[in-house]
Amino acid sequence: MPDPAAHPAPARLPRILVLATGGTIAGAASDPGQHVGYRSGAIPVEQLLAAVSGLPGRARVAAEQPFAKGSENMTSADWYRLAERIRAAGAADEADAIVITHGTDTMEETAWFLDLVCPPRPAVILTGAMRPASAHSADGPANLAFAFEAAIRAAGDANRGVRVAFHGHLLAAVSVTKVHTVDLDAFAAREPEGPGLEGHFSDLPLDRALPAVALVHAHVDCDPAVVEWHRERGAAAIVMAGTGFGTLAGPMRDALHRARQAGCLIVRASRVPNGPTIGNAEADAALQDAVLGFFSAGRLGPLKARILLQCALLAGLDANAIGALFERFAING
Ligand code: DAS
Repeated sequence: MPDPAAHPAPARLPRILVLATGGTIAGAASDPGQHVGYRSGAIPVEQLLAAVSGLPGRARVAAEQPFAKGSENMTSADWYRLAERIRAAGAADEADAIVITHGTDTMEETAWFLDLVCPPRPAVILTGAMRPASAHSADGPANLAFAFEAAIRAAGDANRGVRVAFHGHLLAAVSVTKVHTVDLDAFAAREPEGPGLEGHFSDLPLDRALPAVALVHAHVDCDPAVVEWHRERGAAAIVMAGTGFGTLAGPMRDALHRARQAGCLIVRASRVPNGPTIGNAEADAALQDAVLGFFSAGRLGPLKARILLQCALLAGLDANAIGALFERFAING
């Protein structure tokens, strides 16, 4: 009888499914020196994979191209399509990890949405590029190779949620943020990484459109009438990207409070790219979040807060339950 310990079964190669969605990583320009003015999503997934060496023998790779677009044109319908595909791959045990190639402009939003609505397995890694595939200095092949490394490792790991692999950084969906318009090192964590909400809505049926949630960006002389305008347009909630650690101009706070009293949920976030929104930070006790009925985004940036609200409202959570979700990210004054 052969000794099984002497002849261990060969380890199964991790199965990686690539979902290509377009973006600069698949962009083509007529001149290899050109870094802007290219066509996003022009290069098919097979060609992107051909630029990554060393994959055969390390992973079994299957690839699909659900769509090809610049991610500035990403829609929630596209998110549903990706989420359903990931859920199906998990249910059928088709893949150990999924690599998504994506434009950089909205990658942080797609990553967070998928983190909320997809199950813990398979692992999901997003990547992209800042220079088109046709450029002499294209960064896509290195980023894609790095994403495969991350996917191969994640395939054997316990769940860690959706992540973005970019320019040598592996960043959690909860905090990943695009921080530069043209640099190759374009992504960073908004806050030191803390717990997220991985797979919190993974059973949520994606059979209705995401509820409308508005995002208002504070600035000097910001017109508070914009709050009422969003309500008239059907916003069920408003994220206010306030100044500093989430401070609000008086007339804007009054308008938001009126909206809250009319049933619209209000989340205070910050327009500043780094650092938390501080909850209940007012000197005047009558203006605290708890009194006005506002939630604070805490560690979440405004874009992430908005998507969390959309998922929570789609799930039919009431204001108390939504407040409890935001409490997980809270940093209080
Ligand atoms: N074309 C933009 C996008 O698809 C930019 C990029 O990918 O870097 O998001």
